[in-house]
Amino acid sequence: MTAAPTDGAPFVVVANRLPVDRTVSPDGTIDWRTSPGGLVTALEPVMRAKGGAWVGWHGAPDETVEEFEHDGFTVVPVPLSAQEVNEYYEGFSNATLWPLYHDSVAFPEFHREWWDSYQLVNQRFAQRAAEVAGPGATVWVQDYQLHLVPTMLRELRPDLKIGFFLHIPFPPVELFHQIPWRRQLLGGLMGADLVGFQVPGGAQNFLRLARRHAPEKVTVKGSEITLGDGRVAVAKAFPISIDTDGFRELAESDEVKAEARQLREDLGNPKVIFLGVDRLDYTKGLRQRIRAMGELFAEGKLDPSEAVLLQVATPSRERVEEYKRLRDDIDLLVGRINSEVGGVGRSAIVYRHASFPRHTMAAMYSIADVMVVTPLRDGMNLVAKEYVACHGSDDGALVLSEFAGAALELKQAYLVNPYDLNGMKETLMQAATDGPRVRRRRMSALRRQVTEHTIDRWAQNFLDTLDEVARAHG
Ligand code: ADQ
Repeated sequence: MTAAPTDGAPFVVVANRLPVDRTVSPDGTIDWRTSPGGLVTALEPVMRAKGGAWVGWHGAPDETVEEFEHDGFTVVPVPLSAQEVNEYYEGFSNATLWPLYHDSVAFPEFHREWWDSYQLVNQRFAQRAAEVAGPGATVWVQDYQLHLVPTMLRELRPDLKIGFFLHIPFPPVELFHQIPWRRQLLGGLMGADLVGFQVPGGAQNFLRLARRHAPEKVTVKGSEITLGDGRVAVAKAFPISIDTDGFRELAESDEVKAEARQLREDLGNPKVIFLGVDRLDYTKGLRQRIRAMGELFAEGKLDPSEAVLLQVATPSRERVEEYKRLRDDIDLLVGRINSEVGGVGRSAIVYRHASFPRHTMAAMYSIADVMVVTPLRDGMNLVAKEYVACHGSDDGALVLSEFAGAALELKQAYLVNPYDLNGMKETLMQAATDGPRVRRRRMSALRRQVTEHTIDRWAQNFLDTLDEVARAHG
């Protein structure tokens, strides 16, 4: 056990990455800037109000950084060696759990040394959290990289309220069963008072597994797991959202409006702009989407002098083999399509493998007539929600995969099965050609949804429920 520091933080977030990026100016001064992202935006005010701490890796291997104060909260860097980055992060997190949790759309690899490293690093995160959390503090652990932290932390600090949120899907029993360390992973989550999932199906999968693997004295009833010592862990869905007002205000600013006009012009003022925005990841259905669009152009259903697909993809996990392959595949596919359709000086597909600032994203969303979001599996998918928030006029359309968590909420989107190429092509055409009345009706329903359900509300809901659960069963 670790003694509670009396001056410790009453609220602690534990995530693989810290919410800050280091910048070094020409004179060598080091500065830390808050990295943009919904989670930080939502949690910063909570952390500032309560005096919080954020425990996470700072992004550079083989380097120890002392904790420091930043924007009203404490930043607590956890060191990782280059080998741990390789085995815990790129290996077990991103080449074992990530593909398996996404329906095994890529083959998950199982390596015992990755698992050893994963346990070791999870223990380190738990230890740091135990050292900085004040007596009876609330600790919120984030995502699949830190599955084991809730139970490890509970052992060190039984006085804490512990929440866990999984940002990605939680797989069905049959898939989860393949993992050699399935019991340990399940046990890891049971250390939390509240385990949050993106959709009810994830919570149900977890509860079903808990029932199946529960040791003798553990019982599962409804959404509650009662453990041997009488403690209760609750599993529930908390669909994440975005900073809707922040995105809307950005899109409505004069700067972004001007940028949007310029962007449209740069694209040659096409009649219809289709837009894809993704992290370059094999779960996002880029191959299927680009193939479907390519066929529509090749068959003459879309005219490249009138329509364009703007596809931007942020570089991601570039050292993992499967991601390198995907990058090459997409380059090849786009090149082939562009060489076969479209006139000189005008590409059917404009593809950029790059990360863009938020204002450029907002400009892209605002000019897109059809937003195309087609993951093979996705926990939620924030891009779909960002589009709805930024696309001010009602003449937009969202084409959305049934396999994104967001499809459960954004019911007025044009839903597609990305495995069904013909079905997807038909729906893409329908989204582009439906009359203004239909499009308006759909868009305004979508807008209502993202206006009412924001990331602030999500965080508040989770933390209120965690308080209730801990009070009722603690
Ligand atoms: P991700 O898999 O990263 O998140 P998503 O929810 O779509 O997926 O979020 C991607 C974010 O990256 C968006 O905020 C988007 O604006 C940004 N982005 C994408 N392409 C970009 C580009 N080229 N330049 C700049 N920014 C870009 C995981 C889960 C999701 C879940 C979220 C939140 O996989 O299912 O919705 O966490 O819980």
